[in-house]
Amino acid sequence: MFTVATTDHALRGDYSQAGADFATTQDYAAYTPAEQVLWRRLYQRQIALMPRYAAAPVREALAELDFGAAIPNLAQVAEKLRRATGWRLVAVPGFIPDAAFFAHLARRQFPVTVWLRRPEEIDYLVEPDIFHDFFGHVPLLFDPIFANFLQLYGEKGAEAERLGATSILARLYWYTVEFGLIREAESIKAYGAGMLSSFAETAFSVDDPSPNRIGFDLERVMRTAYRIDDFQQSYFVLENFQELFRALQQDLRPLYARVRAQPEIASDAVLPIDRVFTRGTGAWKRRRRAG
Ligand code: HBI
Ligand code: FE
Repeated sequence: MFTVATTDHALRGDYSQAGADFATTQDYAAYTPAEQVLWRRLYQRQIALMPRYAAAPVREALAELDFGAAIPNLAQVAEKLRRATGWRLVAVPGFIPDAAFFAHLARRQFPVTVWLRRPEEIDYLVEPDIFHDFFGHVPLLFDPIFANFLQLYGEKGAEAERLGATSILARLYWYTVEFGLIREAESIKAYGAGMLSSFAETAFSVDDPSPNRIGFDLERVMRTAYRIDDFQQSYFVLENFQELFRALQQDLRPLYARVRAQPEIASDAVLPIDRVFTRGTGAWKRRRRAG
């Protein structure tokens, strides 16, 4: 068994049937009626937040996909996704090692966990389940520029493995793919899967005065620590997906060297060089500590 970058508890999925690339199969008949009910409950709760909080490409893809009635059958979505951006979905038992994850992304294959959380985990679970992966990540695969960025991220991931820079590059994934914000006319919207699939963090990331909201900068993000067990204390804001795709097209080796030569930036820090959209009050952190 391997431990993954962010958790070292025993992994939940059944890895016994997975191949060398950690691909497995989605046994659709195995989902219980109770799991179908839980899926509908999760979906209805989350889809109601999208008009106000989700970025336009997310809203458009969710409308196109329309998968609220039942747990999605990965094979049924395949043709729509292939036509849109040539991406394929690969069923996986859960978290997979970075190298395998990068290899799938580099081949325009997105790993989707096949199990669904338990009812008592409706508000929080440590590992990604099919609701996080499908509701959070799959809609973004329909955006051509984001889809190209994600494939490039996989290619850069393989290079980062060779350079021992995986944990630096993982910060980019965390602060964009998982918890990214984006400008939309005069407002800020969410596109990160981690908040779009989380009832409480969707509103928190866009509306709450507690966190910082800082203009995206690749080096700044790669220097910034993050927490996996709580809301983010800082979110980074893109102007558009082209900005993210362009940022990753450079040679990252000088960037990795600069990141290693400077101190790590705390997740709640605001620096003089930052383009600040919101200087957070930090109230959530104090409340959490008090709680
Ligand atoms: N595995 N199934 C799965 N899903 C992820 O999002 C994932 C992963 N393994 C590693 C990982 N993410 C992160 O460490 C990335 O930064 C690579
Ligand atoms: Fe994720």
